[in-house]
Amino acid sequence: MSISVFRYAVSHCHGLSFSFSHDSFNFGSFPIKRMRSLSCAPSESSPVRSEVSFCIGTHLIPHPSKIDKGGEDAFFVSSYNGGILAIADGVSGWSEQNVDPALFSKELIANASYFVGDQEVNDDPQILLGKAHAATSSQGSATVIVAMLEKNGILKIANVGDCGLRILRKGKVFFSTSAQEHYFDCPYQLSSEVVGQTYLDAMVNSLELIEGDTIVVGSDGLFDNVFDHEIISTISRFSDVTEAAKALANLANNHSRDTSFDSPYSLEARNRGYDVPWWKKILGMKLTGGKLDDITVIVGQVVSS
Ligand SMILES: [Mn+2]
Repeated sequence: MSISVFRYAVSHCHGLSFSFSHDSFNFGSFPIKRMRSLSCAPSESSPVRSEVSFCIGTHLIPHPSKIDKGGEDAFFVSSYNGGILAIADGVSGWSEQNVDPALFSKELIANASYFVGDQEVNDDPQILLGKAHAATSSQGSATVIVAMLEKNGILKIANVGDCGLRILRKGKVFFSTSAQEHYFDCPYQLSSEVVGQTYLDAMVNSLELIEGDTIVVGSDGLFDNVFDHEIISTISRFSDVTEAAKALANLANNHSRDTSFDSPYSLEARNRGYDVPWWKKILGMKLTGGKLDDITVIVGQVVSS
């Protein structure tokens, strides 16, 4: 069975508009600036609030040993409504069963993008995950996150496992998802097997974004290798979202290969009791290093549209 890979290239992104190119799929033209109806003139007590949308940049760097097949992460972005950002991360353990972990994540993401405008989904990312999961027939499992922005600024998030999301406002982390896991390095996951989690296990959040907010969505390959303060400083250096996504992915990639870097992953491992043998500890050594992984980064800037 062949499975299409739905990876949309953002061809340009200049402030108020961005467009998607894909050989066989088109979400339609990007919404143009829409004026509020003037049939009901706004009063001072109800000021006109402009609609918002995401200006989106993406970047994926596969695991060094999985470059040939493009890694096992999959993502899609869409201009639907205010914008949709989604990442699935295929659970690599399936390769031990001779199952390609990329099949499930890619099919799940393809199905999620297919059901975006579905009536039953009704703009609810949790329902979207449920429908996408039900339609996925590949063997495997994946962690997954979906964030959907409405034009009124409401962002709805559904997250299963350890992909992550940060909202940056005025140079600070305004909101952060937390990972769901069974135990260290074993995240919640949607699976082809009944032992896995379902969309009902998703952590759901709803919050209001304002113009100027920046959203960073990533697979664990980003958050295991890059600290929040590094995300903040990197985002502050770029006005272009594609450049920002690329810079964050490159930073994560560099840290993932650095055995002396005390990464979020190595810190967490030590907190959970994993460390170098006692005789190395006596010598002042500790468990360090980044985590080699597929790295997917999506950066969205909230703009008025
Ligand atoms: Mn990963």
